[in-house]
Amino acid sequence: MTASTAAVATDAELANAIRALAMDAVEAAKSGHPGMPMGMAEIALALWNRHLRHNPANPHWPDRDRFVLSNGHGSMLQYALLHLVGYDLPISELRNFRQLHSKTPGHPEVGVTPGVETTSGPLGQGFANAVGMALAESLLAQEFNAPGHAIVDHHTYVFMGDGCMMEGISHEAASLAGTWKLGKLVAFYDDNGISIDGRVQGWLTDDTPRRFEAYGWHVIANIDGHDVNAVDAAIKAAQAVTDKPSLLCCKTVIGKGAPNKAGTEHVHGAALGEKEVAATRAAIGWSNPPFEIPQAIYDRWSARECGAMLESSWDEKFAAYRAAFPERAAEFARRIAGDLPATFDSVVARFESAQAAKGETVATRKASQQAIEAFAAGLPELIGGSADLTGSVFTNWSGSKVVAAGTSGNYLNFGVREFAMSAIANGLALHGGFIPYVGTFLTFSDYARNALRMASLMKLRSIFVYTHDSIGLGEDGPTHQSVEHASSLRLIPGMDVWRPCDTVESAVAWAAAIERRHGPSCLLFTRQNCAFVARTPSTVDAIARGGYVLADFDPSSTGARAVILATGSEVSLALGARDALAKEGVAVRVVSMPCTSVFERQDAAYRASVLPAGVPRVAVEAGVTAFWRRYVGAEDDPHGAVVGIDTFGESAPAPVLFKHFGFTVDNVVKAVKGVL
Ligand SMILES: Cc1ncc(C[n+]2csc(CCOP(=O)(O)OP(=O)(O)O)c2C)c(N)n1
Repeated sequence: MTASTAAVATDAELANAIRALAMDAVEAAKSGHPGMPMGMAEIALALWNRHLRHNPANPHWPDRDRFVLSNGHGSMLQYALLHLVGYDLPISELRNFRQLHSKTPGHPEVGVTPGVETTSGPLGQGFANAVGMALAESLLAQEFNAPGHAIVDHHTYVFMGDGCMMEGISHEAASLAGTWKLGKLVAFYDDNGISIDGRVQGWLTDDTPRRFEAYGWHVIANIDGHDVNAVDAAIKAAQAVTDKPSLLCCKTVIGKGAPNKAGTEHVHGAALGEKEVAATRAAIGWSNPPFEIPQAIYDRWSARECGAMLESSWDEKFAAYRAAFPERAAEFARRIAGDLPATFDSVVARFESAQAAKGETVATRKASQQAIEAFAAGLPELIGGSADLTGSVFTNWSGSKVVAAGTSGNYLNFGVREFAMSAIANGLALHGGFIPYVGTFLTFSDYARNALRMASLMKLRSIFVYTHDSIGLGEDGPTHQSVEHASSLRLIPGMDVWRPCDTVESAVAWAAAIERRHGPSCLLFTRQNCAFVARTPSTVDAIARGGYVLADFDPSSTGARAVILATGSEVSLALGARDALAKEGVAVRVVSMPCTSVFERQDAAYRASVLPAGVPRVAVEAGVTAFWRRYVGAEDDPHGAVVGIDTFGESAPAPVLFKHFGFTVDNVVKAVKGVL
């Protein structure tokens, strides 16, 4: 019997539609991963056809279930599902799998394909995003739901494979999910025993069910992942357990249906090949040509009608909520839309003026905390946290309330888990309703780096707070001294990296990060005190342009001129050198450059007005020098120099280190004289 002859399509036909679309799309692209979609077809059927509460006509409906494909290399599974259930993803897009500007790129990408909730592919990270999404749901439910008004009430489902399980981030994220008792998180482990190098017994012998039980999860082991009813029953059991996240361990055969290649690594990362595709068609009884799906199959897959009903019943629920609690409903709508409160601008302006008037000399990590204190009270969406360094990175404030298992709050103790912390922050941002900020020492940003890259790729409003920048932390030595990190973070496309020099720049940096709706920010702060710099109000306004003239050429000077660019703790050094050089008849402009990417987004005329052509330049930053060459010219340019550090640091008190590495007024003066 072929699929097209049945009046009502069977489960087998529904699952085989996924198999056919996956193998045919990978075949057409001559690239991709058919094995996982073919192996997870019945699991996907059980979840998407029987449980997932979503509306293909509106991928952004707030109370939809979230679905994450953490094993994102099997993206054709998600594209096939989105197409079959009725999202705006026509078959032409599936034919165009992995091609330029298609809606079906190599891995699921948020913002490209309707219905994709997070960009996944770096294994394990989607799982951590899902933990963040489930956490967001739990916190919003506690904050907004009222008796008889469950306006936030959805599940987060995540598919993961051996690769996700092997990645360390799965440990970090699973441990936190268990501790936080995220009962509406349901993970499906595609236990097919195969990864790229072959059978995993040689490199993955963990007892995964017991591992997750030890994290405090509800685990169902040994589910037959090809038995739709068994998976369905497991999902129901998972939904019934509300005080623990659930892991459903499903035994599957990778590439199931391919008669010669199923169960082997040969269905991973390569098209099946014409012969095997034909053999698979015969083996599973699929007689339809590539990319042709019988209407009966579409009919049973479609989630359009049910999705519209689900959304409209939520709309009714929300209307009742609005009638009962108009202010809370408006606040919920604002939070989900990601709009800042109307008063935010004036709060920022008042705080910046207050900081300017106070003129305090403090460590910028302290200035950061002052900014959090000033902004957080009026921003309930701001949710903070730290990787076991709260007392050092000052990410808490007087209103911080730690989230414990099943309780609400606005502060997360992540423990020493920088990578999961950052990916969970991304999950919170993706879910909506929150602006996450998370902190650790700058040098440990490396542990989190791929999550930062993903935040940038996804244009998320995630804020990464990094203190103890550069050598200023002193005695902890080179392991903790982040000489290359500021520059390397600046290299991530779309990442705004702020390194403010005092209390006022710190306030501006925080406001910019919060206001930046479509992109992440790194905020870099010092451990040591940084001298306050007095500015006029218009100079304070200019900080938001990323680079600005902090102290200009003395107009009365007729001697040589130079520009010193500096960031963070080195700005005061630049100002000192300016004073010293003035005595020698050299007029210096100090340009403070707290955020180079924001400066680069200014118009050319502004940039040229700050950095005039033809005037020699010296950049000063206690970090690697290469990045600054774009502003001062190549190493053989006689009119440009960088005072920086191209080695690792040393252990010593900070003042000794600054002197040792040449961060003295005398040395900056010497550098300026060298370029005149
Ligand atoms: C962090 C990361 N490292 C490596 C890869 C490359 N990679 C893609 S899939 C894969 C193997 C995954 O095995 P498994 O999760 O079992 O997937 P399956 O074989 O079931 O498709 C690897 C190593 C990746 N995507 N992400």
